[in-house]
Amino acid sequence: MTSIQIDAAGPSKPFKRFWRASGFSPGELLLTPEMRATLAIVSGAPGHGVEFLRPHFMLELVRASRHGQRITYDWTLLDKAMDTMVEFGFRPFFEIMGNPSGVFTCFTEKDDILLWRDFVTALVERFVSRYGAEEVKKWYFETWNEPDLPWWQHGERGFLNYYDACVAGIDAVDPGLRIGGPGTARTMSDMFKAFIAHCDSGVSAVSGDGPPRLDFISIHEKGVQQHLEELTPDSLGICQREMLAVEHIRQHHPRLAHVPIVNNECDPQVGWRDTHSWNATSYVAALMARIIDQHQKLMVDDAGVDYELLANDNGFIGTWGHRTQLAYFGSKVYTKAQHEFVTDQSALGTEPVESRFSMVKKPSQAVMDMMGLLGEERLAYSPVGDRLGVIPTRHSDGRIAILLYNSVDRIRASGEEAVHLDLALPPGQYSYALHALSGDLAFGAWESMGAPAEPSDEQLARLRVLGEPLAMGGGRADGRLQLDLILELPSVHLLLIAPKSGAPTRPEVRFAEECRGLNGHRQVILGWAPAEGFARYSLAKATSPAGPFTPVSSHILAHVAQVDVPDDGCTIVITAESLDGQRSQETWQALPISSIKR
Ligand code: 8U8
Repeated sequence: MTSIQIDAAGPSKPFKRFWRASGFSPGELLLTPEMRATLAIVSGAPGHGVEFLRPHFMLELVRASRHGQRITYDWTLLDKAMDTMVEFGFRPFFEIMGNPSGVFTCFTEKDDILLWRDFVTALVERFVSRYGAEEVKKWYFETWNEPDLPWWQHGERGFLNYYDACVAGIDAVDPGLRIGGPGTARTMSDMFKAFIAHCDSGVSAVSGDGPPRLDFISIHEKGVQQHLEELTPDSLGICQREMLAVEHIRQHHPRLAHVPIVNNECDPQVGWRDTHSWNATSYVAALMARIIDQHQKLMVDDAGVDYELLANDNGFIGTWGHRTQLAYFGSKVYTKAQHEFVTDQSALGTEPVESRFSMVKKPSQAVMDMMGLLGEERLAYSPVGDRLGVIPTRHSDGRIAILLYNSVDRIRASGEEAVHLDLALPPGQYSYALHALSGDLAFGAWESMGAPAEPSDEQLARLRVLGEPLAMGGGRADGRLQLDLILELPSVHLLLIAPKSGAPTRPEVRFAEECRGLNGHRQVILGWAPAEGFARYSLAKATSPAGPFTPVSSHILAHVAQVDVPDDGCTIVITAESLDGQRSQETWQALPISSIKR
């Protein structure tokens, strides 16, 4: 039995919710209905649980034609891809990556360097005019992904010139926009060291002045090498290797010692395309929570690192075993992404053939939903040993959210831990609710169904319910809350505690993303405005506004849900329920499909 004491009435430390990001490749996926559906679902993580998206090769979407030193650009496809991210409330972590129609040839030639600078200026001016200067200031700009791997083809000097051109191009629009790099793949690679040295004391190849500015330093460290076998990720190793970079900077480039650090590909394992069935179970959710917590403890608390952002590169489209947030059921095979990748621009922008597909939320997204509810203050707690982790947080309005995980660096480990949680609360009346991810969840249910390649609509509806964190009950508390819990290995639990408040705000519908489900039937992904306090949502539908209503799902933390809808329409009721049972409702009418076809 482990006893955990948390003083939720006591002092707290600021908690930078630095993990709210994801990535994928290639950017052209954003032009497909499958990626729109993915973003619609991911956008429902509460508390802006996934705020930043980092797609590769976005600039492959720009069409260019070059006549000597004159280049003209057609931005149509890039605009559409950017709009898709922004429409669903995401902010780009914009990699300046890709070669518009292949017109840039050499970044060791001054001409191309200056043309690239001008291109970056035109690009960023376009973003500012389309999305507003204040919004673009909240984005990040980054260099080419992993320039220490073969997808960068212009050598070390070429990369430094490239960075200088990017910085000069951005500065010409607004020196207040954030830019950094190098996003290197290999621990302490020569490219990493050369880049840092250049930003410390080099000379800009564009301006001839001192070193280019550097607003953040990004590197990639993952848990274990790419392999088809089930290699066990070494979670601690990620922080240890990141610390080598931090120590190097502190020792050799003290001028840059306070630049924020980013690991924007912090995945359990290299190889998004490889299939490991643990990607579909709560093992991965617990591991993600553990890796994030290790960063907080070892890098932020112990080493004083200004840790800016951590991202799992799991926004790809794939199946249960892939490193993705959703399981995709459909006939397309997604293989394009990395070094073999060049966009065939002639194939883009044509009317999409109607795609039939369905998506089921996996634990890597469910845990992002849970973590999105954590507050911006971190509370103190009593030590808990090695496998258990606690992230106790408080919101500025007094709500408390505590994440508990049980995770070890061993894929096949199982067991359980009895925990006695003893929480001191500020005076007042509280309600609480507990949610959990443990076991094999939707994947386990799919296996029990006989692992159908094409589940029926009913089966998919069941899997979607099981994709959400399970509601484990709740109750009331007054001054002190004591709970006895069994935390399975692996598992993640989220305890939400809220003081008395009014009814939740109305879950007003924000978007309804139409798609053709796997079986050819209509599906709508419905997103609504999140309630201000903690709320859980339920959906019910009926063929006529008068009912009778059938429940679709209940107690979901996210503010998005997928619903099967008949072609001739139906009525959907979304209920937001506070932890103490107060409700507010929104009715949404799915129109007959004939009236919404463009
Ligand atoms: C360390 C390393 C060696 C290598 O040969 O190839 C790599 C490729 C390595 C690290 C990362 C890498 O590609 C990145 O990681 C991918 C992955 O599948 O894990 C993708 O997630 C990324 O898009 C890519 O940048």
